[in-house]
Amino acid sequence: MIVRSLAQIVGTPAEVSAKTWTSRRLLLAGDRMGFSLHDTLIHAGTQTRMWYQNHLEAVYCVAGKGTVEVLKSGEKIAIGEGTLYALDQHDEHVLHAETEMRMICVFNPPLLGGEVHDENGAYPAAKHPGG
Ligand code: 9YT
Repeated sequence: MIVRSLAQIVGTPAEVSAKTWTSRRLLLAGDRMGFSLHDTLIHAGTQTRMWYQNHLEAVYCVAGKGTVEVLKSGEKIAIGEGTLYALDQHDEHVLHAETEMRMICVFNPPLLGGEVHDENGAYPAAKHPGG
């Protein structure tokens, strides 16, 4: 069994920061679970464009509020504490964070570790089976 606390992640290479977010990666490909699990903070007042072409991601908001904008349809969906969105169509989207948002994110296939978004808002495809 793997037991891990957020405090063990903060300040290590598994805490990854970009301009608009900080992702604390609690489970990664090396844990061989078939997914990665992140506790991610989205900074207040920011907009993040994402398009995970190589991954499926589920995002469960546990604090804060904002809007997810689906670029293909133009739909804007309010996201707050207790709301999940799952990018089952690899949907290109923009997350508008009104306040700081705390998100629990699950990626399939799992991230390897230090990934940050490329120019399209994607993470690179995993290069080995299971992540
Ligand atoms: C909600 C979201 O996808 N934010 C971007 C960061 C990413 N999910 C991560 O690596 O934790």
